[in-house]
Amino acid sequence: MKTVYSADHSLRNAKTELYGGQLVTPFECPERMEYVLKRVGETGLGEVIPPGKFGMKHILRIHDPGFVEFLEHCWEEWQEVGYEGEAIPTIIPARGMQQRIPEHIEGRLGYYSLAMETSISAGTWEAALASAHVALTAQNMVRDGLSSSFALCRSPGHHAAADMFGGYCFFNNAAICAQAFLDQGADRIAILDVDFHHGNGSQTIFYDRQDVMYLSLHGDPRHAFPHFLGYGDERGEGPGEGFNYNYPMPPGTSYPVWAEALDDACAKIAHYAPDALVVSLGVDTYERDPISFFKLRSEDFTDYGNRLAKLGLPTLFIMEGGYAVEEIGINTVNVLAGFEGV
Ligand code: SP5
Ligand code: ZN
Repeated sequence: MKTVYSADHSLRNAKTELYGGQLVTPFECPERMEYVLKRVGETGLGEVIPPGKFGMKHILRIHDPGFVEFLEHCWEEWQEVGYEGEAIPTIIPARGMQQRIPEHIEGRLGYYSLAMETSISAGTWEAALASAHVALTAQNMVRDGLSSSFALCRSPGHHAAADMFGGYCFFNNAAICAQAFLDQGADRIAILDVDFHHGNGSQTIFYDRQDVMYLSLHGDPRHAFPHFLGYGDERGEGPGEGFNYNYPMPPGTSYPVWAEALDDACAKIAHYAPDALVVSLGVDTYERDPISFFKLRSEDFTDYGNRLAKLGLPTLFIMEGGYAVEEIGINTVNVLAGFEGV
């Protein structure tokens, strides 16, 4: 399997994440990519290739132009008003408030954010843009007939909504690729999200549509980020009803229970018979992940890679989360190797 990778991810090197009332070094750090890339090399998974150029067309099929413009200029505007730290929202348009877009960067930052842990700093825009292009390059390879590819994306994407960033995500790479498949002639695409967290952005973007089925296995939102979406009774709306499936699971969930949910999701995907499968591949389900509460072991990742292959679908893997940095390479490549049956 080929991997698409850009060193430009390292341009995102935020120094602060708001965590437990402190500003800590972000869990979503550049070193994550080094470990994955190293493991791809060690295991001989396949060639590593750079992204191509795609412009903004596919991104703007998913994201709001005002949001994109905001992301591009946020950091310079933040500095212009004289702030010395990284850009962290302090107010959002909560219940009962206006949903008008303010002029001051403080207000616009709040308007376009869904969580406060993700600081914007120098290079964030460039890295997020490179990440979307990594995803689109890998998507193109599958469109052109490869049975699978791996987009080693950083920043991750599944929390990003059409007009909101947060949860370490800026552009929703999986959603952008699903839409690209459709625009290139596909009728149906399934997004299977195996990251520990619910992909609120991906769900919301396609909630009223039947041409993209979204299925997610994740920590129960009563106990886990993003807390305000990802319940089991969210099934889609209007024409999208019956095309959204959530599998929230409790703290301590280990592989047998998780794999049962996966098999159920796979059966729904098989019945839907999509033209391609997009896997939002987060490995923060790992037992030693520092911010999550599932108990998957490294060998479990190989096993579920194998189960995914049984669907026999053209498959685009997109890197999402995973914060046990030293094991992220092993766990990620185990899924891909399991998929290839090596
Ligand atoms: C892409 C992705 O995996 N994003 C995850 C963003 C999660 N950010 C909030 C983390 C809050 C963790 N709180 C759990 C405390 C466990 N001790
Ligand atoms: Zn996650």
